Amino acid sequence: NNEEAAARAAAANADSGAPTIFDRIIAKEIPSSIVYEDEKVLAFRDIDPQAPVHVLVIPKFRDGLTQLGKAEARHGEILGQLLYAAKIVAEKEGILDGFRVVINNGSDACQSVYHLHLHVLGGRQMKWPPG
Ligand code: IU
Repeated sequence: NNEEAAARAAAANADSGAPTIFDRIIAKEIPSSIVYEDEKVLAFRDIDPQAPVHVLVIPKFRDGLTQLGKAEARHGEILGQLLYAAKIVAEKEGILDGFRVVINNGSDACQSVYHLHLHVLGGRQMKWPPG
């Protein structure tokens, strides 16, 4: 029934702490279209873009950061680096005049990959409020 299907879907998207596909993207076992990379951060194009520019910014070392809700004081530096990398991506993509940075946290927010990621979206008029 519908309730069971919903429970299964939620479980499939639960934060298990297991490695995710993003580890394989970081390791370049899976190809991605990289927009920016440094020692700590990787930014690559989303495979299912929701705007003309849709780039994901992720930490290369997850260190327990499956989602923003798991952040601890020790993550402060990488969190700042991710946000700064989002700005570099926006600059490179020519959308500094208007872009949006989104973090979906947990199943209620439709998080589907449990490796912290910032969505950088732009290149079109964004609407508010988001869905
Ligand atoms: P979310 O915030 O967890 O829902 O975002 C996950 C995003 O990762 C989503 O926009 C997917 O299209 C995207 N993505 C990807 O770019 N490459 C992949 O191999 C997989 C997901 I799986």
